[in-house]
Amino acid sequence: MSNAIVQDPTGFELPESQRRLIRWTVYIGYFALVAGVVHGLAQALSYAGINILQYFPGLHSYYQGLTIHGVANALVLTFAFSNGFLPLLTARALGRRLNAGLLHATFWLLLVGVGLALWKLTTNQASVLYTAYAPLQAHWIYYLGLVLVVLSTYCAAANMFVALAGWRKEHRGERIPLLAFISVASYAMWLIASLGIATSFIGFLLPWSLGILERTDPLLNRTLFWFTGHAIVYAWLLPAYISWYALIPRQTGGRIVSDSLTRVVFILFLILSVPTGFHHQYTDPGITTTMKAMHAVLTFGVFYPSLATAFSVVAALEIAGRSNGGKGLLGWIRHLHWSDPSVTAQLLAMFTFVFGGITGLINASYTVNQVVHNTAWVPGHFHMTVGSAVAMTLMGVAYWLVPYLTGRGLWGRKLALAQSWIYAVGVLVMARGLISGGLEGMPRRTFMAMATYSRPGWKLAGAITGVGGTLMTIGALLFFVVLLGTIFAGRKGEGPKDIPFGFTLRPPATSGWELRLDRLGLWVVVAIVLVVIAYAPFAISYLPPHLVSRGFRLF
Ligand code: HAS
Ligand code: CU
Repeated sequence: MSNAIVQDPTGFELPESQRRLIRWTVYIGYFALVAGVVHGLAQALSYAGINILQYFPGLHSYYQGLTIHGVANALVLTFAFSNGFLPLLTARALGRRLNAGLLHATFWLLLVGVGLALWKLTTNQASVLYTAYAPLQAHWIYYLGLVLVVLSTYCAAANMFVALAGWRKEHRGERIPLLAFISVASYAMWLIASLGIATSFIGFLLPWSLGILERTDPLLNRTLFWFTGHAIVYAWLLPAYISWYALIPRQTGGRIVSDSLTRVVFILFLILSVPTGFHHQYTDPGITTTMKAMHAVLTFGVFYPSLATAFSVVAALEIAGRSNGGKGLLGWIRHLHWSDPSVTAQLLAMFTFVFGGITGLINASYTVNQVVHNTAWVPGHFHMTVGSAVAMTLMGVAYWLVPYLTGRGLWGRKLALAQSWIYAVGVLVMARGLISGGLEGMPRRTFMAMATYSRPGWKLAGAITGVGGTLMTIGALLFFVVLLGTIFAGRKGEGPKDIPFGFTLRPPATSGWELRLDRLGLWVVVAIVLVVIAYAPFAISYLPPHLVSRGFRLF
């Protein structure tokens, strides 16, 4: 196989005015990351018995800090990044400009939404944690802010759909370019997933916090939250997967293993991500055991596309490592462009995700979940998924994306390499602490530094958590230094001229069953049917809403 990089024939460049909007959209995410990690340090040190929250100016409570941590990192970083990244990839893959109005709408809705949410978070009027469980009640402006953030994702999705529709009109009968297909499929999945949270926020939480609705239904709100809440983790993950599938092969000198398998994986995410939400509610009353078991089985189903990803991504890496001169069973791993911080950050992200996946399977196992639910194990799990697989990929992508968007060369390459390693070691150490503590019953969402109780095993687990969290914070702050260095001091004109998108071993099929893979509309219908099967029995047995609970503001 020739390893020569095939240049994309369109030679398309996105106009600077559009790049600027995309740049500022992703910057919102990276700024949120900084706010988030500073609060993350306080959380990790709290497990080690150290209370630094008292030194945070204007901070009223542990829960306020934890809410800021979760919202900034899990909601703002992820969606701000995707809102810029996915339309950019779609435009590039289709060789088309984006719609300028929708780009503006995406940016402004996000900015205003984040601004409103931040205002209420920093003034302690929205300390309800990122899950926004009723009957804890936030100020209505906080809910409104998050609604605007969701609307911004709709505008980004619309931009991609418009570009795809335009392209299809001009390319009848042609296969959708892979990169565009997987980008659009990711946000199509998110659109379906977001319906739960949209119903909960607009139908219940907003009117309830405004006083229009006197009482709300906590169980229904939780169910609507988790309707969105499991799939949301794939809305965070899939942009990272897109990079692993379609960009990393080019960055390491390899090839995408299979066009069809890649499409199948994203279709499986589209149809299986949503009907799994009850695996977050195994201990909730009011939902039958049968329904919980059904969601458990479907969760095992959505585990499969990640297993296929592990296979494909590692195969693509092996092709790269061997064509770079690597030999032997594992010798190719050393030949994977480890000197490129963008690659290193993402390889380490993949590595941590192996453990994120294993712990996810344990969570999903209905009975075993009883051992780990609501313990520190769960943050152990999700820091090896969203906190590393996703966060480190978003950092790794930034090492080419920000130079591409600004036209400036990457500043501080060695620092960038160091930050990836420090962060990765940190997250693995921290997760080790959280997971072992969780197995000993150490609770999550609890201000351990002030707890008056303890159990054997918690002290060591907490100390390990604190050490790991400190390393992660150093790693994340170094990322920010590199980012600012690139924006302000990177060499002008040295940024890459194109995005590094890769090519498949064989071109996509032009006849046969594979053509059906491109029928996104059909897959959306299948997804909706599955969602109805998975949620209708609950809805029929439970509705109408049980409006029983007034709002509480405890902190
Ligand atoms: Fe999860 C709880 C089940 C994936 C995030 N999860 C959470 C929470 C978050 C979260 C935030 O079933 C807490 C929510 C809360 O606040 O209460 N999760 C799963 C399962 C998966 C899974 C089955 N989770 C994720 C991802 C997340 C995420 C992805 C964020 C991005 N999770 C659960 C369950 C709970 C839960 C229960 C509820 C727990 C409870 O009791 O509250 C699966 O999707 C995981 C599949 C992953 C794999 C790994 C594939 C590996 C790959 C890497 C290949 C690379 C290699 C390295 C091998 C099968 C693709 C090569 C490297 C070289 C150097 C060569
Ligand atoms: Cu889940």
